[in-house]
Amino acid sequence: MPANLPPEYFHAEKRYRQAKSPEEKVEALEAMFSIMPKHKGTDRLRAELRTKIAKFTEESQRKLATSRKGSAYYIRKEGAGQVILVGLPNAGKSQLVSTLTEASPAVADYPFTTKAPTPGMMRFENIQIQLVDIPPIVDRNAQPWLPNLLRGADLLLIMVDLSEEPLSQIETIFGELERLKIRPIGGKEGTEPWVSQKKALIVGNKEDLEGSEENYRRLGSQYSGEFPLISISAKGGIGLEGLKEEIYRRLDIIRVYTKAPGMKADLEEPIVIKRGSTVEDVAQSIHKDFHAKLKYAQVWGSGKYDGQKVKREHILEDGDVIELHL
Ligand SMILES: Nc1nc2c(ncn2[C@@H]2O[C@H](COP(=O)(O)OP(=O)(O)OP(=O)(O)O)[C@@H](O)[C@H]2O)c(=O)[nH]1
Ligand SMILES: [Mg+2]
Repeated sequence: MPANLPPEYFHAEKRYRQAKSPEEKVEALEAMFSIMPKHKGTDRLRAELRTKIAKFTEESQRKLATSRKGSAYYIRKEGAGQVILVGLPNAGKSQLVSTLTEASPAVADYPFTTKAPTPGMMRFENIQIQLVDIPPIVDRNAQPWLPNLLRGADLLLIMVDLSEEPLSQIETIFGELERLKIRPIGGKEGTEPWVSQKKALIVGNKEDLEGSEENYRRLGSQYSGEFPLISISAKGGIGLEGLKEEIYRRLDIIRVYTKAPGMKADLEEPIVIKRGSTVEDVAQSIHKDFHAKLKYAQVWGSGKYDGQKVKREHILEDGDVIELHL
C-alpha cells in the first residue's frame, strides 16, 4: 500500500468493504480509483481496482439482464471499444448509428423514438468499434438501466442538434448525467469521488441545416477548451471520417501486430490494446503462458531501429510490429 493516500480513500474503501450490491461496490471502487494518485508506485493497485470495477460492473449488468426489467438492456461489449451516444430527443443519435453501422434503429422526426439500446459495429480502418444508440437521456423509462450501461462505456458521444440552441442542450445533458453520477470529461481524469468520470466527445449534428454554423461557433466558444468538438451531418454523411478518427483517438487504444521470425506481419489482424501498454501486456493478452516465458522481443516501429531488441517493459506505439521470443 503506497503511503500518502488521503483519508477519502479509506472512507471509500470502507464503503467498498461494506457494500452489499455490485452497484454499490462499483461506486466505491470508482471513488477509490479517482482518489488514488497516479505514479509508478500505484500502477499495480490501480490495475487491480480497474479489474474489480470491470468485474462488478459486469456482475451488476448480468443481474439486471436476468431480472425481467432489464432483459433486453445489457449490451455486451464487442470490438475495440464501446461508444454510447447521449443526447436529447431528435438529436440524430439513431440516424448516426444507422449511417455508420449495419444496425438499423428506427429514425423518426418525433421525439422519444428510441426505447431500448441498439448496438452496431462501426468499421474504422482495420478494426471494429461498437456504437450504442440509446433512448434520449431525459427518458424517465430508461432510468432503471441507463446508469449502468453508461458506466460501462469506454467513450460517450454527446450529441447536439445544431439547428437548435446548443448550450441549453449541453446543460440539460450534463445535468442529467450528473444526476446519474456520471461526469463527462474531455481530457485527464480529475480526482473526485462519488462520480464516474467518462471520456466524452461533443458532436454537433445536422450541420446541413440553417443556423448550424452559428450554433457550432457558440458551442465552440463555450466548450472547445474543455472537450474535443466536431461538426457533422449524420444524414448527409458530412464529417464522418473525421468523427471516426476522433473516436479512435479518444478511445486511447493502439494497434500492434505480431509476426513470427522470418515471416511478415499480418496487418489485417491487429491486437488492440490500451495506449501505454508494454510488450509484456501484449504477450499476456495472447496467452497467459507467454507472459511467463517471454525472454525478449524485437520491435519494428517504436524501436530506435527496425528489429531492435527490447525488454518486456518497452512501451508500444500504434502500428508497431513485434516478434516475441520465448
Ligand atoms: N437535416 C438533418 N436531419 C437529421 C440529421 N440527422 C438526423 N436527422 C433527422 O432528425 C430526426 C431525428 O433523428 P433520430 O436519429 O431519430 O434522432 P434520435 O436522437 O435518435 O431521437 P430519439 O430516439 O427520440 O432520442 C429524424 O427526422 C432524422 O431524419 C442530419 O444530419 N441532418
Ligand atoms: Mg433514436
